[in-house]
Parts: sequence; C-alpha cells; structure tokens
Amino acid sequence: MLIKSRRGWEIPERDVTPEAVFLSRRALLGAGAGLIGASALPGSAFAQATAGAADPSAGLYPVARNPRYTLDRPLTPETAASSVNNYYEFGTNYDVAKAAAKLKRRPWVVTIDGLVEKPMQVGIDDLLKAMPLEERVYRHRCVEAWSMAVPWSGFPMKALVDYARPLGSAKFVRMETFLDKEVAPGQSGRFYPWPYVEGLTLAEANNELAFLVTGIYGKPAPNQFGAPLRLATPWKYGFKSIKAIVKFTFVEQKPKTFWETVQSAEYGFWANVNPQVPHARWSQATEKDIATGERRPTLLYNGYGEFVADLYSAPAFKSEKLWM
Ligand SMILES: Nc1nc2c(c(=O)[nH]1)N[C@H]1C(S)=C(S)[C@@H](COP(=O)(O)O)O[C@H]1N2
Ligand SMILES: [Mo]
Repeated sequence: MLIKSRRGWEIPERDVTPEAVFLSRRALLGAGAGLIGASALPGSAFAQATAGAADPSAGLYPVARNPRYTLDRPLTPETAASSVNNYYEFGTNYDVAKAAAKLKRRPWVVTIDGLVEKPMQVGIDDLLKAMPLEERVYRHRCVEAWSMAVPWSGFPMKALVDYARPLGSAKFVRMETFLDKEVAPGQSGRFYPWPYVEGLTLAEANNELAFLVTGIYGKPAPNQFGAPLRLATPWKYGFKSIKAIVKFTFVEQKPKTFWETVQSAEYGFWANVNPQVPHARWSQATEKDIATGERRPTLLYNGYGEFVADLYSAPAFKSEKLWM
C-alpha cells in the first residue's frame, strides 16, 4: 500500500479565501474603485494602483488558478497590497505606487543571453503568448518582517529556462532590472549599485515554486508590483523577487546581487526564510501582516520546505549562509 505524507498543496481548500468571495470583491472594486480600502489609499493613488487594466495584455486575464498551491491565511486585500511596496527605484518608502506608474510598460524587450544555445531578445507580449499562464496564491515575506498573501498570475520560471535553452555549463541565472534615471528617480542615488540584480541557481530556477509574475488579482500587475515581469520565490525573503526584469543571463559563476553589493553582512545570495536566524539588526521569529497588522510566527522556508528543502541538502551547502 502506498502511504504518502501530506504536502501543502493537499491541504483542504478551507484555508483559502473562497474564489467566490475573492471574485465578488473584485467586482465590487471594479464597480466603485475606492469603496473598499478607501482608508488605505487616496482615490487618485487607487486609480494609479489599478491602472493595470489599460495594459495591452489585459485580455489574457484572469487566468485559471493552479489548485496545487494553497494558503494558511486569508488573501491580502488588493488595496493593502497595492499601497505597501518595496521598490527602491521609485523611493525608499512603501508608497511608491504613484511614482512607479510613470514607468512605461511597452515596448518591453527581454534579453536572454550568456550560456544559451542562441542569445535572443523577445517582446513581453510575444513572451506572454509563448508561456503557460496560471494563477497561484503565494505567501510573500519581506526581510523587514512584514508579509502578505497574494494571487499572482504568471508562468513557472522553468518554462522560461526551457525557452532559453541553456548550455550544460550554465549553473546560475542572473536577472537584471531596467535602468532609466529619467523615469526612476531612485536610480540617481549613487549609494546604490544600479541596476537591481538578483540571481538563482539553475536548480532553484527550475524548482516548481519559482514563478515569473506578470499579473496580480486577476489582471496585469500594476507597476508598483514590478510589471511587466517580476520574480516570485516565496521560500526566500522578498528582496530575491526582482521587479521589472529586462535581462536573464545564464552564467557559470554565482552572480553578485544588488543587496550583497550594498551590505553583504546583512543580505546574502541565498536569503532563505528562517525564523531562527535573526537579521543583523532584528529578529525574524515573527512577521506582521501588512493588512491586519497582526503578528504571526514565521515559518521555515516561509512554509514551503516540502518543495524546496531538498535543493539545499547536498554537503556543499553546509558551508553556505543559506539564511541571509
Ligand atoms: N527592482 C527591484 N526589485 C525589488 C525591490 C526593489 O527595490 N527593486 N524590492 C524587493 C523587496 S525588498 C521586496 S520585499 C519585494 C516587494 O514586492 P511587493 O512590493 O510586490 O510586495 O520586491 C523586491 N524586488
Ligand atoms: Mo523586502
């Protein structure tokens, strides 16, 4: 007899906000923007935050939710998630929605180069047509100890890796955000090593959880979420989830990331969530829900260990700082 242990995606649906409730909230928001969450955002900012509707890819959404991934907490209301964002290109505070709205979403060319069969450039709309879009509800845990739970739309990063056809020598994927000081005032700050750079091992990029995000709440992602293309690696601290990606470079050596360059003693390459390993300046034991303000215990790998712990079991990882 086959006995299998329960994995997160097999937890009954009871813990997820029922889709009907989610959809009716969307209908309500659509009908009278600002009715819900009016306290979270002034009307104009809410309009900015929901401007995704004007995106040329709007007709692709909503996409079907993949039921394999479930939550242990309610979804964060759209108004709350849309008004608390980290996006240093547009400011060091959380209210970046209005500034980020200035970023032009089209044309958006994605370069795929480095150790691949054939380097290429592909427009975001052609890429969207080639990729299998789905919705996933994921937890999202910032290293600053706040969290949310959101319905991303996008495609598995593995699909992008397959599309890129990396050579056998490729071991890592280096990702880069756009660079445009005219649009992004933060990029004039010389303290930071722009553009924003992140990286994953090829094994991490091919892990089923690694997700490239193009939408949220059933429509194209508003700019503050990193439109038109950002990463979601929910078992890692949020800073790994690089926004507004323009380039994927397949490389042999571990790339140096933006935050490592800024402060390697506090922010490393691996950045896996671990409640028992404090940040240099604060505890990671608990996290604050950005919508309710409630604190909850932080989970190892942000609760995704069953999917990703195996990635780090090789003896070579014993000497790596996996938790920062
Ligand atoms: N290009 C870029 N990507 C970025 C950031 C950034 O400042 N610039 N901030 C990171 C951090 S610290 C977090 S927590 C998440 C926040 O994503 P959210 O605003 O969608 O919640 O984006 C990450 N990706
Ligand atoms: Mo973050």
